[in-house]
Amino acid sequence: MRSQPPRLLAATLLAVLAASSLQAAGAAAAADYERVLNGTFDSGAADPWWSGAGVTNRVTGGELCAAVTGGTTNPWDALIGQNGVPFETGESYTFSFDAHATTAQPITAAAGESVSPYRGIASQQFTLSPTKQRFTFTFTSTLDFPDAGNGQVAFQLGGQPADNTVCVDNVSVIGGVKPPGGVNPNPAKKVQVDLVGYVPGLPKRATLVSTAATPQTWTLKNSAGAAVASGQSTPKGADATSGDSVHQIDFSSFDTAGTGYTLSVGEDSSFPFDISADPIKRLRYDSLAFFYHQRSGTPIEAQYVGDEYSRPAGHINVAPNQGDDNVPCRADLACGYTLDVRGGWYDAGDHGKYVVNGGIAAWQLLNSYERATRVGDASAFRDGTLAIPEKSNGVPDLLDEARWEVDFLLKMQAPDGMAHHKIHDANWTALPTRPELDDQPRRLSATSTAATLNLAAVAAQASRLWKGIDATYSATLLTAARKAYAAAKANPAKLADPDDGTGGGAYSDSTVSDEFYWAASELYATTGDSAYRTDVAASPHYKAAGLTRAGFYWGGTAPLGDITLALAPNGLPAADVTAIKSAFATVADQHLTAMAGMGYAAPYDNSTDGYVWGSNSAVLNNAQVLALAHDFTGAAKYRDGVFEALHYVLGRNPLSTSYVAGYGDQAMRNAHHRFWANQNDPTLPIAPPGSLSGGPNSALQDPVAQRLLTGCPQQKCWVDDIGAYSVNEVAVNWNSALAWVSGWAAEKSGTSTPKSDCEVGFTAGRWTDGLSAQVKITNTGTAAWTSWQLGFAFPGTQKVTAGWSATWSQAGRDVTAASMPWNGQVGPGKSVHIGFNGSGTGTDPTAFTINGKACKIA
Ligand code: 9MR
Ligand code: 9MR
Repeated sequence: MRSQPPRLLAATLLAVLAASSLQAAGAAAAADYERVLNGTFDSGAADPWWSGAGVTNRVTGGELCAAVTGGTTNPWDALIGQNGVPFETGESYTFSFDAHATTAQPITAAAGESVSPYRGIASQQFTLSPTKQRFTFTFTSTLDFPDAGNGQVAFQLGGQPADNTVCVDNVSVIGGVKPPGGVNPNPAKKVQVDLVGYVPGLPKRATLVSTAATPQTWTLKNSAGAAVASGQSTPKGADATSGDSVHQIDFSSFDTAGTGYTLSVGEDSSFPFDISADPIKRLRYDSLAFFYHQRSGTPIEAQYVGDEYSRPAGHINVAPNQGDDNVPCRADLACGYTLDVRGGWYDAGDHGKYVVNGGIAAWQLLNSYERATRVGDASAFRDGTLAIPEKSNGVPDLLDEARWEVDFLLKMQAPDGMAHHKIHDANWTALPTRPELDDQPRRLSATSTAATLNLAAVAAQASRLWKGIDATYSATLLTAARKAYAAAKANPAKLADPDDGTGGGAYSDSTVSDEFYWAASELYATTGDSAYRTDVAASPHYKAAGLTRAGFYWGGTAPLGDITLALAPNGLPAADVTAIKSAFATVADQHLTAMAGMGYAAPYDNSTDGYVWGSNSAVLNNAQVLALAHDFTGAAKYRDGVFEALHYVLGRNPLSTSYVAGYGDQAMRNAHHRFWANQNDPTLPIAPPGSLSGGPNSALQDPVAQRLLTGCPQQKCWVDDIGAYSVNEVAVNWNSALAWVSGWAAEKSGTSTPKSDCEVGFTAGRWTDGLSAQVKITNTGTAAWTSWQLGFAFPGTQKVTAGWSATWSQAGRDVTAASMPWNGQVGPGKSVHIGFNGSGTGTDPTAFTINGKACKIA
């Protein structure tokens, strides 16, 4: 609780604001930066304060009160503290706090390092009494911990014979010269484009940040810097969601495929981008590769992911893992059995496996396949399309990947037919922690109605899809689905505990009528049974009654039932199916209307909760609604809306950032992930290509986001920092949305690829960490070339180290080779041979362009 009266508080705040704006302007004023988060406990929450063994924290009466078990030897045997506190060497800090204790005792206030070797900066002992007193001491830092680093403040409460309660409040550490939070590592541009690519034949829009009231001249330049198109922007004014004043730029009329384009206005230039269907076709598979990376219970092999992403199997009972083969329920449940729940995908950056989230993710992959079989092209997912162990088993690879999770969901079914809500660690582990090094006990949470209905829905859907592939498996799935549905009807309100958030996420959901509708819809579509039909038609969600601009997510699943009823043949009245389909068009129209007024168009409704945890997945799930509206009506406007959503996610946003790792010159790298933890341990990799960041979350629900982003406009509440789990985690249900939408978009990009007049043959000799490649380029067209430029992208970590017979250059994974004066002339039917030596590993590139046009592969 604040000790100052409100008026004084307001005055103090104003003074602090004035001082910090002075500093922002460059004045070397005295440092007054508050380094501690939530030192007042005003919100009633303790976060980000932690307590160590033998101590329990509770916020009560506006203070943080620690119940300490007595009988310890040293002061540091009982701790409370806060990590990630920034300190700068040589700077002075004032540490102050209010404190009292039930029984008088000494405590030590300390500043230091949160990880081994736990170096100290300063500490001082104070004696507490039952009366609240304020304590202060000043010190100079001897260590340097940048923001989100390993700095710590702690109170040592141990060394006492008896139990005691110690309360602290108004904890403050003031000092330092750098603003708290440092700088978002991703600088923003003024000209905001999709950093990856625009597809030929489709709209191409960008956003200019400018307060100018009049149209500005834009210029599109090719990779050689030559202007190829220009036009005028349209001023739109202030955009509250981004905090920017914006103009729209539309360069749709330019349609020449190529790489390395930039868009500029005056001195300001965008990041480079392609006009090409190639990137989205790569993303279709990279977004699916995410799921192989996340597999639990199996080694992730270098032959599929390259050396840097390979790792031993996690949670198979090899020490220090306790294994998922024999997992008991939490002690308080006493369920009387253990389950073998090996396999499945890790949910996210943590090592939990949660049925409701695994359920929607598996469903979305399977739906991508089912949709393609009904109204699209399922050959894109055939056997051999993904780099996974099952790539030549004769089954479409998308189904193989989804089955890894579906099999796990089946294992989560209890003997009574209900499904356990989740299995995860007893306590949160540190970052980084490789899966195979997680030593926490694994525990099953209670069964829940929501998890049981997820299992019923996904197993019923999968049964339908495997009918012609593996009849035995299909029958097993249907038996499990029927049993789960019956169990859920017998236990219709068994809700997951919203407070069960230690060592894993809660994923609690207080409304399950939507899960009932979804499961009944899947079972009806698979079986045609009248009992399921009765439940579908009687649901308050029937005929897309629950479909709004809010879309769907792990806790709101009614639209999944609508999608299945609209796609899979079933016995419902034709008029009802038509009503479901038209609901998709109605909601899609609402999205398009809203998007037309946005500075950075995205199908997202921020009117009630702002930008929420995982907002990028909401954007993409809503893009799926737009895509289905296009499937059901054929209207081009809905297709264009899907691509607009992708443009937002891939860089046309106020942070000039691609939220998809490996895609674009400024892409997410430092996902909150216990293995892709390069930011914390340089020997570990960054997030692999195709993984999606959760995205802006204006509720700032973690300490790093709070420190870095306070006051952010909604679309800017994001930072590429491993500690910022409420904005920059990855998750299976988010990547499934990216996979669905990029797969759809890749399918819709196919027809506009320009006709090929070139052929490229690529042969490489490879060794452990290098390669030597020969490239044969043939002019298969009718006109002679006077110069040529070859473009391709490496799927792995390969880097050209020395090339010959061309001018070679590489940016990220994109490589170009431009002709020399002596081999630029290539007549029809003629070939040139070039080559290079390189480092790194990965499979051969699968797509090539000459002068921006896609080539046949020899
Ligand atoms: O790492 C955890 C992440 O996967 C979850 O999404 C998030 C919210 O449940 O919690 C993260 O774990 C943090 C925990 O909640 C609080 N202590 C620090 C943990 C690691 O940053
Ligand atoms: O995606 C979940 C989001 O909707 C919730 O608001 C958030 C807090 O409960 O949890 C998110 O899910 C996380 C889960 O609890 C633990 N694994 C990582 C998930 C993604 O951050």
